[in-house]
Amino acid sequence: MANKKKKIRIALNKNRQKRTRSNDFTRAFGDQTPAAAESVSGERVRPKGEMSRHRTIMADAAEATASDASSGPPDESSSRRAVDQAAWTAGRVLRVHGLVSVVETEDGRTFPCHVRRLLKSMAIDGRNVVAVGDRVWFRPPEKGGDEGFIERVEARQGVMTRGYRGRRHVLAANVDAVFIVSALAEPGVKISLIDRYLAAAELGGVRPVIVLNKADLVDVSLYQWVVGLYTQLGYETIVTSAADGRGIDRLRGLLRQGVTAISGQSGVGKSSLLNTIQPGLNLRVNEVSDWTSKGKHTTTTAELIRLEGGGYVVDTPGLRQFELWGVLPGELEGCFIEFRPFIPLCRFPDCSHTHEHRCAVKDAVYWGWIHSGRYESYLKLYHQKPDDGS
Ligand SMILES: Nc1nc2c(ncn2[C@@H]2O[C@H](COP(=O)(O)OP(=O)(O)OP(=O)(O)O)[C@@H](O)[C@H]2O)c(=O)[nH]1
Ligand SMILES: [Mg+2]
Ligand SMILES: [Zn+2]
Repeated sequence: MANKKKKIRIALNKNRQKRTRSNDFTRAFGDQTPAAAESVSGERVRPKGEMSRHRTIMADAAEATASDASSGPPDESSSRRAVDQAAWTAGRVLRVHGLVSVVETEDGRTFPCHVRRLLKSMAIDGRNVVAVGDRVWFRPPEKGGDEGFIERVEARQGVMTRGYRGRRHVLAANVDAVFIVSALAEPGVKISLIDRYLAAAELGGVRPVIVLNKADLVDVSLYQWVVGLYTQLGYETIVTSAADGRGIDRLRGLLRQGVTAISGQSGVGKSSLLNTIQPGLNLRVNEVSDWTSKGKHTTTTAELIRLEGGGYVVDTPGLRQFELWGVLPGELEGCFIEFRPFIPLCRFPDCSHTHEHRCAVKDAVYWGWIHSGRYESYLKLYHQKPDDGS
C-alpha cells in the first residue's frame, strides 16, 4: 500500500522539561553567592515536565519516525527509519528571514533552508518553528537547487521567549546566558524592564547578566544603588561604556564560552557594545545620536555571531513590547528570587502577594527587606501591564 498512514504522538513542549523548583531555595538565597543564584536560576519553578502535552497527528509512516522533532540525533541503526538520513547534515540556525532560515554547519558553511511542512504542523502556531540558535538537521540543497530543507529541530535548552500579540516568540534558543542591557542615560535605566527580562531569563533557564551601559554620560556614583540592588540578589552586574571602553574586558571574558543573547530596549547600545568587544564586526548601529529621534530599531533581526575569541552571541533587536510568555500567576513569584524565603510564611498558601492580609512578601517590602521597585515590577507583571520597551 502506497503512502501508509500512521498515528504518532508528539510532545508539544518537551523543551520545557527542567527540574522543578527545589525546596531549599531559602538556603540558596541565604548564601547570597552568585553560584547559589545560578543553581536556582537553572530550575523550573513549576513541574512543567509533568504537564507536557501531547497531540496525535496522522503522518506518513516514514515521515513519522523521521520527523520526531524532540528525539536525539538521527539513529541510523534503527531499521524503522526509511528516510535517507545519511544525507542529513547537522547545523545551527544563524538567522531567520521570513520563511527562510540560514543554517551554519560545523565546518562553517552556510545554507538557506526552508522548513519541512510536517514540522510546521507540529508547532503550536505554525510560525516560529525555527528560532535563531536552534540546532537542526537539514537536507542540503539538491543539485541545481539553492535551498535546503530543515527536517528536524532538536529540543531546546535555554530559551529567551516573549509573548507578542498573543503568540510565543522565541528570541533565541540554546543560549547559556543573556546580557540584559540597559543604558544609564539616553534613555535611562528602567527597573521594571530589567525585571521583566530577568523573569524571562529565570523562566527560560538562562543565566542573566545585567549590563548598565553609557556610563560615560553619567556620574556613576548616582547609580550605585542599581548595581547594589542586583548584585545583592546574586546577579552579575557590570557597568560599561561602548564609548570609553569601561567594562568591555569583563564582557569579553564572559562571552568567551557558550552562547550569549544580548537583549534590551532599542538604543541602549547592544550592537555598539558588540562592535567594541570585537572591532571589525561592523554591526549596524544607530548613527543618530539623539536617541529620541525616529531612527530607532537599528537592528531588525536577531543574528547568531561567532566571536573570534570563542563563544557565540545573538544580537537581538530592541523590542517595542516585551511580555512574559507561558507564565502562570503562581509561577511568577518564583521569578523574583528574593521573594522565595518569604513565600512559605504568607498566611494563605495560594497568596498572590497583591491584596492579601498577612502576606509575608508585602511585610518584607514594608520593612525594606525586599526593594519596593522590585515589588512594583512584580505587580506590573502580575497584572499583565505592558511595559513599553521602545
Ligand atoms: N555615549 C555613549 N553612546 C553610546 C554608547 N553605546 C551606544 N551609544 C550610542 O547609542 C546609540 C544606539 O546604539 P546601538 O548600538 O545602535 O543600540 P542598540 O541597542 O543596538 O539598538 P537597536 O539595534 O535599535 O536595538 C548610538 O548612537 C550609539 O552611538 C555608550 O556607551 N556611550
Ligand atoms: Mg542593535
Ligand atoms: Zn504573600
